[in-house]
Amino acid sequence: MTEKKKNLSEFTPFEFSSANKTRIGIVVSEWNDRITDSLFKGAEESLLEHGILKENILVKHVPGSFELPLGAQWMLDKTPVDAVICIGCVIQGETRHFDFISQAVADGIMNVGLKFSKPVIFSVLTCNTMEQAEDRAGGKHGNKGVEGAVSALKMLELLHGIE
Ligand code: DLZ
Repeated sequence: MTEKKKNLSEFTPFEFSSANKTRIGIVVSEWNDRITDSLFKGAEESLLEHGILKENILVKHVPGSFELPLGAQWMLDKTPVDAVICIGCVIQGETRHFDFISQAVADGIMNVGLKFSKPVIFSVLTCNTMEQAEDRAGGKHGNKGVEGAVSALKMLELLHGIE
């Protein structure tokens, strides 16, 4: 079996079949906004590169990563989006906040996707240091926002193949 790419940021853009009618929501956390801005830009650029129309990308901000699941749920409830990309950055601090937030966000995002039966993508960095976050927001480990966009489109392509 050939080795699979581990870093989807290096993914060669593919022909996304229904690009001009696909609507994607992006929810961005304001905590660590230098990082989340960079993840957002990566996600948006990648969607455009795959043919998603700018007017079909809906962007909303939430105060912190903890609010991402509800932000995604509201988008799916109130607007006709096909998938939602959740962007956040949680950095380990001195208290146990990190563990509670990271786990709650991961579970919450998974639950929203299953509830709506639509791709709700976890583009949330959970890092020990700011340097690790920078490495994954356009640095030496790519941009996890790009990976989030590619994951959303790959899931939609899979869904179209099943329907
Ligand atoms: C409170 C908090 C802390 C300590 N750290 C982060 C973080 O590293 N990344 C992040 O996205 N949000 C953090 N927050 C804010 C919470 O996500 C949330 O917004 C607040 O607890 C209010 O519910």
